[in-house]
Amino acid sequence: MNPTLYFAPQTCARVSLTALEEIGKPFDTRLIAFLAAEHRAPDFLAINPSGKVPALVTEGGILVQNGAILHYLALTRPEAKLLPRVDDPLRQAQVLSWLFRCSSDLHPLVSRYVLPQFATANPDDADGIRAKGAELLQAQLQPIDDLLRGREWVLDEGWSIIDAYLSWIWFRISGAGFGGFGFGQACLPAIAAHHARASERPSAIAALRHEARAQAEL
Ligand SMILES: N[C@@H](CCC(=O)N[C@@H](CS)C(=O)NCC(=O)O)C(=O)O
Repeated sequence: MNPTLYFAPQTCARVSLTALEEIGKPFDTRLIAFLAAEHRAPDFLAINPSGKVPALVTEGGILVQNGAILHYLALTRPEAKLLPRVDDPLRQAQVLSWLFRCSSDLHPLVSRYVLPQFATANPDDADGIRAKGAELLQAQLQPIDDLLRGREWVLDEGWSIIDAYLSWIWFRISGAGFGGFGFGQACLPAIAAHHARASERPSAIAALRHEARAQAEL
C-alpha cells in the first residue's frame, strides 16, 4: 500500500508533499476541497479529528501534524536526507526544534496575518489582528533572515525539509498565494532569496505541479 497524503493546494501540506516528492517513491494523494468544506466532513474527520491538512495514511496507521509526518518520513527514508542524520541527541533535538519553530511559532502567526477573519468573532478586529500578526512575524523571522545572510540553507548540514517549510511560510506571507498580502523582498531579503533558491529544487517544482494537477481535477 502506498502512503496517502491528504492535502490542499497552497496550504502547509505542501511541505509534506515536497518531502514525498523528495523521497521519490510512489505515493497517493487525496485532495481536500476546503471550499466544499471537505475538511469538516465526517470522512475526513475520521482521518484527522482536527479537520486540518496534512494527514498521511500509512500502512501502519494515520499521522497528522507536519512536524510528525516529516520526522517519520525522515526516519523511515533516511536515504532522502530530509533531515540530517546525527547521533548526538542534543543536535537531533536542535534539528527538531526547527520543525516546531515552523509549525508552532511561525505557522499560527502566518494564519493570523493571512486569515485574520478566522481569529475573531468580530470582523472589525481583523485589521488589528493582521497588523499584530505582521509585527510578530517580522520579529520572529528577523533572526532567521540574519542567519540566512551568511548561508544558503537553515541547517549547518545543508538543505533539509526545514528549508521547504520556511519557503512555504514565505510563500504565504509574501502574497504569492491566495490572500495577496505583501511581506516584500525589502522586509526580509535573505528569506526572500532563500525562498527563490528553495523553489528551484526539483522536489519543490514537482510539489507545485502536483498541486496544479489536483486543482485542475476539482
Ligand atoms: N499544526 C498543524 C497545522 C495544520 C493546519 O493548520 N493546516 C491548515 C492548512 S495550512 C488547515 O488545514 N486549516 C483548516 C482549518 O483549520 O479549518 C500542522 O503543522 O500540520
